[in-house]
Amino acid sequence: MSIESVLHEHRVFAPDKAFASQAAVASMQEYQRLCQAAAEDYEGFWANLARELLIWHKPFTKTLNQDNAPFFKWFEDGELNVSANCLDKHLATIPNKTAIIFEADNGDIKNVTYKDLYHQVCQFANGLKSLQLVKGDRVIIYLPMGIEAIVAMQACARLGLIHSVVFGGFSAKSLNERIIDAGAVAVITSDGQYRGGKTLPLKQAVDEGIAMGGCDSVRHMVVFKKTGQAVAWDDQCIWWHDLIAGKDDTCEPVMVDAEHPLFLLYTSGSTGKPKGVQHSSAGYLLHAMNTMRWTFDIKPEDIYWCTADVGWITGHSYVTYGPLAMGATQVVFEGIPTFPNAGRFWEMIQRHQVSVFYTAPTAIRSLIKAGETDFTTHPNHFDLGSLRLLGTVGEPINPEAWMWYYEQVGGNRCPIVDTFWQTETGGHVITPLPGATPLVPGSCTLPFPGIDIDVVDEAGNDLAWGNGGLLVIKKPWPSMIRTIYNDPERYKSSYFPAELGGQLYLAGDGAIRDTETGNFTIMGRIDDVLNVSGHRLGTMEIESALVANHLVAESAVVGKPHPIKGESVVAYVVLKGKRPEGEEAKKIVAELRDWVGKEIGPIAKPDEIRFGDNLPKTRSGKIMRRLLRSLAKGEEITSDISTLDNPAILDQLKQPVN
Ligand code: 6R9
Repeated sequence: MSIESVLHEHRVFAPDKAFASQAAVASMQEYQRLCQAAAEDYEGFWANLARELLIWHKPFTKTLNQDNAPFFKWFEDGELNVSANCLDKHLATIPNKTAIIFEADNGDIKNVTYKDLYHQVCQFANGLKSLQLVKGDRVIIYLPMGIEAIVAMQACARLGLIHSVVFGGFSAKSLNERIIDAGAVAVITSDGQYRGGKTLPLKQAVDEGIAMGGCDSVRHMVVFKKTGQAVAWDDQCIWWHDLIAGKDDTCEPVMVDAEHPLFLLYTSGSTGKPKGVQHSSAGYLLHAMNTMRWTFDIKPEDIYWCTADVGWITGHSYVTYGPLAMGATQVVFEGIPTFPNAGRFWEMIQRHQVSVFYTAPTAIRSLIKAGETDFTTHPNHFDLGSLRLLGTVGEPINPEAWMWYYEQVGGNRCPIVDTFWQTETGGHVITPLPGATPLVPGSCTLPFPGIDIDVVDEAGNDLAWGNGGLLVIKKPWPSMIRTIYNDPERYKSSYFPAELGGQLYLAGDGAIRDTETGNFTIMGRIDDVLNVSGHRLGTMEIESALVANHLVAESAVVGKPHPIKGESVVAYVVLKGKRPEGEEAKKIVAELRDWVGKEIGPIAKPDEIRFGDNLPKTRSGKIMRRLLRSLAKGEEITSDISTLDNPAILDQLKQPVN
């Protein structure tokens, strides 16, 4: 997205009166009142919310403990159970309300009520208990998107087990690293999964991951029978259905401290190794709930659908925890947006009468394109009258895609909440509130009430609006990352760097605020993290994968703007042997792409690989990434390259293999 286009964006969409009149936050005055309340009594603001929204087994008396900053503690002497806050509390009021409308890849539909879900979670929790899993144990979940994934996560929460969900698109190697880092005691997976009409193996990757070694901590593997395909088996394995057979369908929730880790979720950073982002129980759930209420304006009669997989933070906060804790009815979709055709999302909105819809810009962009070539998949072809609110997340949305979403999907009627947040923030930190905030295409607008977020310069000094700089959060907030699992030092240096004074949370994105409105526009990552189809990928991570191949001597990976994916991955590679050409080059490209698919996962495969005898470096040996980014875009190099050691290789690196 071009920053210019957003800064010169003059279209403003004020909240619709009818929408505002029923909204949780109904005006800009109301929004400002909330921000003011947080500014005047920060701890009181959050404490009131925590008392209002969470059910405590033991009430907290202390709100925020900053003694060991930046390792903050919220509501620390309180006790609760997250699963009881999502399920048990609804038994008396809405037991027969549909919690989940599940639609399978092949279109089969299954409804689960709150009472059903409660019993399924309890029964599975009793199964896990029978494996002697105890509070604090880490459990890896590697399951397809569906009811079982939610049941597994909730069952862990019920027992105080710390889950770490690994997205089904990650490889055996990625699983191996995560199992080792988390010291996982159990893995929950399925034989296979359905995606886009295909049957794919799943357990096999876990087997391969464990076979790579170092996974001695794993004592059990629970396998859900999904596809019925053949799987390898050993003493550690137990079928999900055998584990729950005869087990009681009620299970006392294990009460935990507010700060007890609810989960670890691995995400890419600017170095090679993914970081295990650790979240708390109470503070995390509080923000998931409050953002459901203020950002998504969730109402008892809404049919809510967030298209994210539970393998990502969006699926944690806005599928597994937030909607359930709020007693919402939600659609859970196993498949992909383009199967059996690109009208699937719109057809499902029509079929299930979805009223609140939350998806990613990359999905929107790909569906725009598809709808242009095949009108039967265009939103106009469907009745989307049930929609009342739209949301996006994961990357900046370009104003054109925003307008299409607004007009073609929302029928010029539905506000769009462009929610900026991160794995580390737990929930939305900058977003419009749909009954209050005037919307500007391409801008995520204003801070969520209580989140003290701003733009500073490289020394941590405040910047006046209109100046681009670093996005930082100035005060701790309840749903923030607590640490990087096993690596507290990295937590400190990555998020509270000394250069900024050590007190500011550094988001890792560049941002600028509009001089008049204060609206934020996100300018993209300032570190070596790419955003490909809304998925975070570290360039270093892909580079390490490439150099682990026996053919590769050195590599540098950069992002290149892509019309649908946001960014695509371009890898510059120096082989140990001669620089390949022609057919041989093509063969090696295919081999290396496959290799990265196996090392990290298919989402990380480079879109383009270029070979050189060397990489452009400064005389001190630093790879000139800026230059590589220009080359990837096909730009002429006009900048000063006098510091470049070996200008001749630029010609080689201009050439894609084709
Ligand atoms: C929730 C999620 C976080 C990174 C973040 C930023 C980008 C997310 C955005 C956005 C512009 C938005 N990002 N939402 N950029 N506008 N509305 O995506 O978490 O996977 O950790 O990615 O995604 O670059 O730093 P995560």
